[in-house]
Amino acid sequence: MKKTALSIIAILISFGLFAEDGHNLWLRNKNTGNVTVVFSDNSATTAIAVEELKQGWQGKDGATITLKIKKDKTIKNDGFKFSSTGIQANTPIGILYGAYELLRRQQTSESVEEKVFNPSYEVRTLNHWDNLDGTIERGYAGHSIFWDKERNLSTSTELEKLLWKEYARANASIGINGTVLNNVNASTDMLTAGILKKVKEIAEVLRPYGIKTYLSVKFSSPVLTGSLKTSDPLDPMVIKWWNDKVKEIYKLVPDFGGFLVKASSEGQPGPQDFGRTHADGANMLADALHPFGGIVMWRAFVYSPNDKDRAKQAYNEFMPLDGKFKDNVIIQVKNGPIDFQPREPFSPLFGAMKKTSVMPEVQITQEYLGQSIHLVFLATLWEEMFKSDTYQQGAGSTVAKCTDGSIYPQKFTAIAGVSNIGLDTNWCGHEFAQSNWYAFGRQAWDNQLTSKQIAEEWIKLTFGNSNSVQTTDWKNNFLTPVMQMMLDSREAAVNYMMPLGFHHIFSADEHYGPGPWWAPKGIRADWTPPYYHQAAADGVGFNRTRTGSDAVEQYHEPLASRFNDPKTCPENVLLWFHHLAWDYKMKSGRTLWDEICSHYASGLQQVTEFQKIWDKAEIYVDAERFGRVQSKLRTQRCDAQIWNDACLLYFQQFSKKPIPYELDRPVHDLNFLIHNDMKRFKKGN
Ligand code: GCW
Repeated sequence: MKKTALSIIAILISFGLFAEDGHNLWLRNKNTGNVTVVFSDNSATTAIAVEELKQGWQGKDGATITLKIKKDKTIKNDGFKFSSTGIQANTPIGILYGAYELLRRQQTSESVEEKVFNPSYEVRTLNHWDNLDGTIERGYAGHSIFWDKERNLSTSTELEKLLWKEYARANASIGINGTVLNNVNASTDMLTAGILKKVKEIAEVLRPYGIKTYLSVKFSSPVLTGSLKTSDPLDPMVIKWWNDKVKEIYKLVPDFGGFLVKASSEGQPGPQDFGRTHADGANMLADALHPFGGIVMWRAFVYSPNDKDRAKQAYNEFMPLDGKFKDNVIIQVKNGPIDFQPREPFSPLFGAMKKTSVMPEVQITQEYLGQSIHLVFLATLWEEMFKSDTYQQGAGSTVAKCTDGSIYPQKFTAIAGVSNIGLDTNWCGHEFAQSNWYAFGRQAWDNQLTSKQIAEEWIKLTFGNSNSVQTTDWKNNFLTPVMQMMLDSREAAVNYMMPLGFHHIFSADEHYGPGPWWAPKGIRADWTPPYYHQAAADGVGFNRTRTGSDAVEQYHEPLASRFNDPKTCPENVLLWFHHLAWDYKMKSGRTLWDEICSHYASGLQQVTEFQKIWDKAEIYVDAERFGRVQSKLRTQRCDAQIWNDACLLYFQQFSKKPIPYELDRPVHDLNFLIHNDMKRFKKGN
């Protein structure tokens, strides 16, 4: 999917044949009227706004619209304002965002009234886990759009630049303003002169769209890339090395955003290798970037094999350092305490670090949610995180408010999403995976938007046009059912994969199919499902209460006590916090075992319904996209069956209870599933 993909794309572009292959994402608005655009600044960014308005105008024919750059106290950063005459902003990028918002409203038939639009987070970044050889860690949509072993050191081609431009445009249209170009497991070659030259070329294409470039760096770069004897952050030579490197980068990329660092985590080098703290390491880099306005996004994803509960470790390591970080350091915290699972409670670090800037990291690529095969709309997962109440400053201290500057006066506010973008013609592998890229941008811009609103916008932009979206037929028979499918899809995945607080019960490192049994000899326990589900004759679930690992204590009251008691713990995270007997009585009156069975069955049933919804939608969708989604839904249904059968038959060995007789029976034998890796069932990835 590398060179061939690029040349196929080239041929298609030259024939203008991007019909309905999904490449146009949510940007299909076509001009239906004339508009005169009045503007006074001559920036490249405003020129793009003018062009977009002319090409996509669907408002009043013959209208005149003014783009005005004028400081206004009500407009924050790159926000904007709709006024009676047009769009006003502090900066050209604000104007561009205003243009996209206006066009979106025209196409979706939403009202355009005088209003100020300000972003929730100042820095809204995609994190690409792209390697320099072109592969993407946890990427399921082809190779990297930035890197390729053979092309890295040569001058970028027009074709590459065209793709980056399309990528930049898509991001700008939803307010994304930063991108980390490489994997957090960073290559040591990243900071070499040849690669930095390529970074400069990429940055030049992204700049007019208001997108800053960031890089992931390896902490041991002074030794591995330079030729120093140590990478100790307090060593003067090391400090000088980083200072010089940062200067070199800013010479090439004057608006460079800064560094993202995964340190002392999963085998990556870090300050702890030299007896230093995360703060020592982060601050050293922050000092180097400070003169240029750059920031350090320092990840809190740390855990060691020896600790009894992986879920507690980030908090344990970072809380003692609260207040010790420079103000251009932001601690980047995954939404849950373990790792992007179908459902986790929010990370207890949100709101708890009161003197340090903290930013959420979510995962757009569906590593643990069916990858590019399953239809899973993630806005609901992220909405759940934003709305979670931490209680850190009293009721209403939601994760959104604790991270967007509403409660704590952070110098910078930011959010990151791990990208699901690759060289696949439709960018994301699954047509509906595009909605997750879209949703991330929209929520990063406005963390109060509802999933429903986002789904509705996306469906209208992706499958509708300004005429169809206004008809009752289209709304009732396409928009409403497809939107409901999207809104239910995450809970469906939770049901058929890991209901009631189950987590990390995947087979092997692939993180796709079920493997509650998976525990090869010699592998560290916290990488195996039995560590997480703890199934035994006496019950199932991880005891994180005060009698167990006491992870509940990391949450502010009343949450700690609420989570600690199985009667008050929300049932959707029950087995995350509790180890309970198989016949424990649930709120429904059913036993825990019966409840587990019924969740798996309902997940399977939900996917069956999605297939029906989609088949009924056929007349409203072009044949290509319809067919691709239909085929993936079939695989998803098979996979849901496998999840159901694998988990129920495996856990039944411990529960020793029958699957409730009113439920459908498994169709696979457990032995068959254990001996046939899920890969064999997986097609089309
Ligand atoms: O989710 C895990 C992934 C790793 C990833 C790591 C991280 C980039 O399985 O592939 O590494 O998290 O977030 O650093």
